[in-house]
This record gives sequence, structure tokens and C-alpha cells, in this order.
Amino acid sequence: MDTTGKVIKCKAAVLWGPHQPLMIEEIEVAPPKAHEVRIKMVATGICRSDDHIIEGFLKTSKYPVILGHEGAGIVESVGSGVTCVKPGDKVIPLFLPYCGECRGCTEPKSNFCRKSDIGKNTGLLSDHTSRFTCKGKLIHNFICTSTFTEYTVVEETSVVKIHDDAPLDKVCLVGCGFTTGYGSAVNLAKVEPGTTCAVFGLGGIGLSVIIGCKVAGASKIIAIDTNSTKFEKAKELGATECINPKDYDNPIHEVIQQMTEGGVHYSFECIGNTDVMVSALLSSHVSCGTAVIVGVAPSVSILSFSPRLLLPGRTLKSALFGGFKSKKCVPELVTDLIAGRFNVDSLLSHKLPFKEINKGFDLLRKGESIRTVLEF
Ligand code: CND
Ligand code: ZN
Ligand code: ZN
Repeated sequence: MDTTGKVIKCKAAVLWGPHQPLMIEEIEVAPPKAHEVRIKMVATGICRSDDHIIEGFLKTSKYPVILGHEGAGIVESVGSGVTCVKPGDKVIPLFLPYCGECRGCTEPKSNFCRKSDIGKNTGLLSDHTSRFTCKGKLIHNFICTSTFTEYTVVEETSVVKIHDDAPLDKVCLVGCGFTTGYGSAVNLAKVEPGTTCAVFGLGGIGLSVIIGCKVAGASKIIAIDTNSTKFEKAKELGATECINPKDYDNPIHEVIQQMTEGGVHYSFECIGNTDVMVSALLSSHVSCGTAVIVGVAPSVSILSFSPRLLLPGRTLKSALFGGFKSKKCVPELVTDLIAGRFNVDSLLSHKLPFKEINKGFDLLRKGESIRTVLEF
């Protein structure tokens, strides 16, 4: 049945308010307006950022909301004026849009498009409305994507066509986890051959940083986590040493300084914990080290350290989505994955049917999963 131009009724996971389980509800998804695209989701991954909203750490969303920002699907229909994709195309929604015109898009060193809802927190599309309703109520959109639904509507600046042969249950990880971590190493830090790296937090993001450090030719990759069950995968992906801060009496940055003659060239915080961000900074070499903040800290938190830590020459940096311009890098990384240049299989720890989404979040909270991919 042709659904073009019609309202679609489908199932979605609605978060009605913080600290609540996601509710599988029947929702209505309006047809795409001009320059919008309606997507039938095929697979979506669970990232810690979604959980931060459920737990109320991040105030980046309005409730009720449909979360999810790491997914892949097939275009169902397009609004007028859309030329970048057509019905039937395999696509990845982009939580970091690319309009190609704003300062963030045109500056070579930036990837933060003005169309991003991160920081604005409207929970709406550009025309200040949403395409989702449930039980007569408006349901908000989440950072231009909302992938925890059988159908979503995004703007053309927030979607990109990928290779026809892409396995959507795997390449959905290119929508956030893999690209954010990998890009933080190769594109943001620009890790060079022979350098030393420390990666704090071995979830989907941290393990992808390790993949990037290895591809870049780092000679030493120290993986740090308070959950030692994460070490096996970290080693498999390229970590040369794995350490658990709980096994040491002295602070972990001192341990890392001792292991690396004064500190690593590159350290990465992939947790979202401000204390660990300072540890990562202290673990980087005092005059040639770079600390990269990848994790997202709670909205109300403040990072506090002496500016003297930077004075001798340390660098502190951060970016969303590995600093990559989303529309350009996503199709390239998907093609690289199909060609076997990377492998995301070890990031994909669990697969569940979409309706078991709450079980997927439980696995993440218990530290048992890396990435759970939900299939529709
Ligand atoms: P996930 O929760 O899977 O991994 C975090 C890891 O950190 C786990 O293995 C924990 O055991 C470990 N950990 C927790 N506390 C400590 C500690 N004190 N010391 C050492 N290890 C610890 O999370 P994820 O990999 O999905 O996401 C990681 C962060 O990245 C998170 O903050 C998320 O919000 C953020 C992120 C950033 C971006 C971006 O664009 N920059 C995009 N998506 C997510
Ligand atoms: Zn994410
Ligand atoms: Zn832009």
C-alpha cells in the first residue's frame, strides 16, 4: 500500500518523562513537509547519550520525546524540494546535521552546523513543529533524528544516502558510536604513528577510539575502565595494556605517567565524568600531550582544573561526532566498512527486537553490553 502523503500509524518508544521506562506506543507520523524525508527505520543502536536523557543527567530534551540518534533505514517518501535521497534509498540519519551553508559547515575545521538542536534543545524541527503525535499530544524530536520508532521524519540536512549493499544492522553504528570514537582519534586528535594513547571508558565510543588509534599507528594504547570485563574486547581491537583504577592505590594519572615516561601523547575521555576528564588531562604529557573530551557530562556540571595544567603546552579539545562533517564522512565510512577496511562486529554485542528496547538499556546500565542493536 502506498503511504506517500498519508499519516502513518506505527510503533515507537516514547519517553514521557525522566526516570521512566520507555513505553512502546502507537504513534502517528505525519508526511514529510518540504525539504523533509520520512524514513522506515530498519536498525537502531543504543548509545549512552540516550540513557543520559532517560536518567535526567542531560537536559537536552523536551518531554515527551522519541529518543535514538544512531540508526539506519530506508526512505519511505520525501517532501517537495528534496534531491539528496529518493524513496527506496538506504540512509543514515545524522544527529549532527550538515546544511553546507552556515559558518560551521563552511569552515574546514568545524563540523557544528547551525541547524543542530544540541544546545538549543527545542525538540522540534526547523519550522518549530514535530511530525509525531501520540494520544493527541505532540511528541518531541530528539537531536534532529529520533530513531526509536518504526518511522521517523528528518530534514534533508539530517540524512545521507549510503551504499545499496550496506548491511543496515551493522552500519547503523556509523550513525554515532563508531564514527564518534574513530573520528576522535584519527580526525580530531590526529594520532600519529609511534605515539602513545590512553582511552578512558571502553563502551562503544571508547572501543572505537581504540580502533582509530590502532589504524593511526599508535605504538602504545592504554585502555582504562572500572569494569575489567571490558578488557578482552579492548585487547582484541588493539589495546596494548588494560588497567582498572580500582586495582591501584595511587591516582590513575600517576600510574599512566609512570607507564609512559611522563604521560601519553593523546588521552581520550569516553565516559562523561568530569573527574575522569581531569584525570585524562593529567595523564597527557605536560608539554606535548593532548586530552580529548568525547564523553558528554551532565548538563549542570562544571569542569574545574588549574590553568597551570595547560601553561606548559598541553592541549584540551572536544568535538561532536569525531569532528567529522557528517554528510561527507558517513557514506565514506560505510563504503570502507563494506570493503572490510574496518570491522564493527565486536562493538555489536547484542541484537534485540525493537519492542525489547528497555532490556537493551538494562544491559547497558549493568555494563553487560557494548552496543545493543534493535531490529524493527
Ligand atoms: P558506555 O556506558 O557504553 O561506556 C562507558 C564506559 O565507561 C563503561 O565501560 C564504564 O564501565 C566505564 N566507566 C564508567 N565510569 C568510569 C570511571 N570512573 N573510570 C573508568 N571507566 C569508567 O558509553 P558509550 O560508549 O555509549 O558513550 C560514552 C560517552 O560518550 C557518553 O558520555 C556518551 O554520552 C558520549 C557520547 C558522545 C558523543 C559525541 O558526539 N561526542 C556521541 N555519543 C555519545
Ligand atoms: Zn551517541
Ligand atoms: Zn550548516
